[in-house]
Amino acid sequence: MKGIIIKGIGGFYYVKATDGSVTECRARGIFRKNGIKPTVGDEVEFENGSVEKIYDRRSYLIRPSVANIDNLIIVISAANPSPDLLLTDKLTVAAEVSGITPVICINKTDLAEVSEIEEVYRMAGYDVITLSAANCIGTDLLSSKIKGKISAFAGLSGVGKSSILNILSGEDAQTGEVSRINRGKHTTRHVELFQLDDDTFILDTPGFSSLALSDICDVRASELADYYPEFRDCADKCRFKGCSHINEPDCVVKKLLDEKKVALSRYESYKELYGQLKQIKEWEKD
Ligand SMILES: Nc1nc2c(ncn2[C@@H]2O[C@H](COP(=O)(O)OP(=O)(O)OP(=O)(O)O)[C@@H](O)[C@H]2O)c(=O)[nH]1
Ligand SMILES: [Mg+2]
Ligand SMILES: [Zn+2]
Repeated sequence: MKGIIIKGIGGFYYVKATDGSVTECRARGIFRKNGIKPTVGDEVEFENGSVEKIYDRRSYLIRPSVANIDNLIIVISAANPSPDLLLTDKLTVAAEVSGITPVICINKTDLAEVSEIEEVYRMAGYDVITLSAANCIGTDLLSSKIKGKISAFAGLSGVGKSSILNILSGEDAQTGEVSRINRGKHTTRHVELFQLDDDTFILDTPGFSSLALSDICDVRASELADYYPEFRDCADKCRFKGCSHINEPDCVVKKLLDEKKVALSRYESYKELYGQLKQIKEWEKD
């Protein structure tokens, strides 16, 4: 039978089959030998309580360990708490590195003007959804964005992740399970996928908001620009090969910044993250 691992605890994997049933499985020893460990999000074949085959992964996030996430829904709020753009950019980079599509969700638009932040991320090439969960505005668009996909939600405490998830799950509360999303804070000990409908899953509280970039993905300073989509296409046109886009002359990224085609906050976060990654010693990376 084919299914998806929705939870893994102490060597047991809970596999949700296409018919909706959940089976507790063990993994075959062969996976350990290959160095492949089944993980939440994996699409698998299973038989008699044993995971027999793991399909190729579309994406892989190292912390928390989850496979096949399609979207990282990065939630920021217009106010209370005020937007943390460095954290947002850390998350966009981690998503890009892991093969996941970032989607920027600006919540609490009833509290403050957000057009500037919207512009920052539209310019970067990302989908931006503005919402007011308190007034159930904007959730339809988000709902259509995550349909048929596996999406993880991330963002500072208090930005409204649970409020948004409650609205999304309320639209199709086919199982009693979804109400457990409310207990997000208390279930962070393990990672679990929740099913919204036949082919839509969401990941509760990834909880990596306060971590350093190097903790949530493997990236070197010299590669960082590859994960800023608005720099990536022009970066090889800089005068110096391997330009860091910080101090070198004739840098195309800095030219775009001057022309206001790259947002200042994105460039600032790039410099900050570049500096942080530079401090990691080479031997620590392997
Ligand atoms: N004004 C306003 N308040 C909102 C909105 N969405 C959520 N809130 C409020 O913001 C507070 C925090 O919302 P939560 O949904 O608990 O935030 P969270 O991101 O899940 O927070 P953690 O679970 O701590 O990570 C609650 O008091 C919500 O009622 C909104 O669109 N506008
Ligand atoms: Mg919450
Ligand atoms: Zn450059």
